[in-house]
Amino acid sequence: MSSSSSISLTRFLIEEERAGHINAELRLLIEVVARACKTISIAVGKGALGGVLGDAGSPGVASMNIQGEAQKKLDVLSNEILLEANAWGGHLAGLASEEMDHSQAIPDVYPRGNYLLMFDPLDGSSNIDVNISVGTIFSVLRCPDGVTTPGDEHFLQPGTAQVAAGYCTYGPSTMLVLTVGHGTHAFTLDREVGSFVLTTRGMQIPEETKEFAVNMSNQRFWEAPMQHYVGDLLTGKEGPRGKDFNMRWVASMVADVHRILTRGGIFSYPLDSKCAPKGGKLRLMYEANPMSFLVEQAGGAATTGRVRMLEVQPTGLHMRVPVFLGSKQEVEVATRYHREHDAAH
Ligand code: P6P
Repeated sequence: MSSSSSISLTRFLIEEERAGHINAELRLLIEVVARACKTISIAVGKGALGGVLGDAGSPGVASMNIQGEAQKKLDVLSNEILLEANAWGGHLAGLASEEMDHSQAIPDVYPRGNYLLMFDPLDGSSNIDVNISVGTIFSVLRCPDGVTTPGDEHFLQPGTAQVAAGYCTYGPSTMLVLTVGHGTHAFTLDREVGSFVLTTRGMQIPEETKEFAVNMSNQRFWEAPMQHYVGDLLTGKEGPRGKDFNMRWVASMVADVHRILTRGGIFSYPLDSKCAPKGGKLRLMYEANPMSFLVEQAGGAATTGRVRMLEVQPTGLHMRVPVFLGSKQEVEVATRYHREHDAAH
């Protein structure tokens, strides 16, 4: 693409501001997050040469996060990059991260803005040591009026309250996928110039699909409606679905969701008897909600298997939920299996 026709993220955001879709403060916040993702991309891209692979903590003493998951060095580094970039920017009142037990108000030494930022600094990081794509996921909410020092409770807004959401996928190319509520758009990092360039305006997920993404090793632990739904998928065109399906599972949500945004599919991390006591595996505030916002803005659908994801009322910063998202018609089918099961039992 010639440089004269390419649209940078900066130009795209200025045009969104001119269109009245965002204000200057949100535009600048998104630029700060994108700049932090470029720094993370450089660290991730160094791999073993950067001395940042492997587990955080000292030898034999793993560093664990609030999720009870072993932290990778790059988890900690990515979290620090996002915290530092956003502390002094002046656009945020507070932020929350998968890697932090509680949210943080912006330090008093810096001016505070009107937004709340939540992020998973490096989702899928268990893949980092085997060189599989990982990513940063972020979600932006308004800080409630009159709140100058936000606490966890001020972040507990449903997904419909998001004003922006996106992810950066660190794969063969580094791509930023973003919505501010007017479509879902993809930008590719031009490493020579150092800026994100618009490469897809208005991503559209095909309504129907023949591709599903789930960790099949959990099959025996699933709820009955999930067993039934996937069982029917696997019978192919001779079965009730009347078509053969393909399966993909990267075990990196950003990579799986990016594939679905690009060519369709359904992603599911359902309840299973292992994660059911926690409410699911994936986190609502900084995984399910931002991804669901992006998917809906691309013409897809996202539910918990029972209700629309974006309407779930959060009860905690690290609340977990079952996730079904992707091609609208397929998500509706999977959700119907769950609702019909509930109605019959
Ligand atoms: P499993 C990564 O740990 C993650 O949070 C998501 O990125 C991914 O979709 C899922 O968990 C993978 O889970 O049980 O297949 O390892």
